[in-house]
Amino acid sequence: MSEVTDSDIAAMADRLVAARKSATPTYKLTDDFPALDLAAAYRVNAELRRRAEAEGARVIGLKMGFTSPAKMKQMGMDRPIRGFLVDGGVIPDNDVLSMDGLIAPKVEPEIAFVLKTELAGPGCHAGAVLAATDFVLPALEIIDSRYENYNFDLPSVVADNTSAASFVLGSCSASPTDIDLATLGVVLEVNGEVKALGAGAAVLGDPCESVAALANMLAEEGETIPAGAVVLTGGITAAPQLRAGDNVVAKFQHLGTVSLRIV
Ligand code: OOG
Ligand code: MG
Repeated sequence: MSEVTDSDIAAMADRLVAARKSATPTYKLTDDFPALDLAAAYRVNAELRRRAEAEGARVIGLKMGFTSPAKMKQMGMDRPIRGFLVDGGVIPDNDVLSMDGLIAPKVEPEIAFVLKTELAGPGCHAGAVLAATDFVLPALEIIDSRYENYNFDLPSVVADNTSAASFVLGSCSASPTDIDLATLGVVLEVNGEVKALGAGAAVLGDPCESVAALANMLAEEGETIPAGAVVLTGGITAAPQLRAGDNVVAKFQHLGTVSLRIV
């Protein structure tokens, strides 16, 4: 049996919820709970999801993090992690996001998948992902760690739902069988200045591999990616910090642009 008890899990979830709701950062959970390993961190993550759903949130998708060398290097992490996305996190394209209620947001350009059929592991592969995908969309993810200065380790960031806050989906869709997602280029601009650029191959060689990896990770818990889910495959580039007044535009080859203004 794990050293981490159910009451520890609840206490950790309490701390993360309080940090998010008060927009006041906390310190990483492993400082107080050194026994928190990845398995226990996913229990905290599941508890946050259970609480969100109990408060009426709808889980509309899932996300992968640390799938590109740029993100792994920026945050000092060495492997992909997963989290969940709720309806309240959706920001329309070209809309505004208020800094009120956020701690220290950053933005990441990502490729999103929308599934038409359920996807299950183990043994999920890129071909199964292509067969299950309805379309892909360009996306911006807004992350906002509940830890001061993004000072976390892998279990702590998993417990914190992989820093998930909000996301924007563009409206220009494509079938992943019609375009080459590996060579698809993306340019991230903040206030008209190019902050980062990359291509889909930064994400595990091809963003399809990120979706397959997600299905395979979920299979370990006996879970699947449901039909209709949106999947954020992970930041292609490092994530710049955002400030009030920033204008963010991500330009995607074949998929148009996605924009957001911070106020
Ligand atoms: C964790 C979130 C990682 C991504 O796309 O790599 C993530 C963080 O960097 O705080 O969403
Ligand atoms: Mg992300």
